[in-house]
Amino acid sequence: MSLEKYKKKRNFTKTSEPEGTEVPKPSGGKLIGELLYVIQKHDASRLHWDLRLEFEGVLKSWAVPKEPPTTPHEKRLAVEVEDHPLEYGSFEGEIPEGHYGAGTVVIWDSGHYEIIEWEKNSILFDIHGKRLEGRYCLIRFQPDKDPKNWLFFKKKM
Ligand SMILES: [Mn+2]
Repeated sequence: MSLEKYKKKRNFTKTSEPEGTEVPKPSGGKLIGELLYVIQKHDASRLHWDLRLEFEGVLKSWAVPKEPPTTPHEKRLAVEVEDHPLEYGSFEGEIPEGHYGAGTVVIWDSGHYEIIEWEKNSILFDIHGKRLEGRYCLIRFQPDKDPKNWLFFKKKM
């Protein structure tokens, strides 16, 4: 886990996004219910929703081009993006014009989540948010061709 890509893309003298000074650390020892879950609505050049899950000291992140699913009938593309610092989970604000991700970021949903199973190409987890609640799944559907592309959907219980 590394914030190198995150830091490379941004100029912290120009954006109010957190620099993420914390050294990434393993999640080990944390109670499961304390793992952070957040979705930020990001009105950038293209509107999208950023799903973020705390994992081993960083926020694993996916950009979802359509509103996240609340029922098992909707499947969403979720494009994996760079790890973000944990501090990003409370970020809201304006990323200035001409900078990476320029546009408005607001917290669309937040809470915590529990890992049921975390594997290379599939993640099964329970979301406890205000808008999203229940068992969700992320699946890499083209692991060889395009490993950044995942499907994000709610499981039938
Ligand atoms: Mn974004």
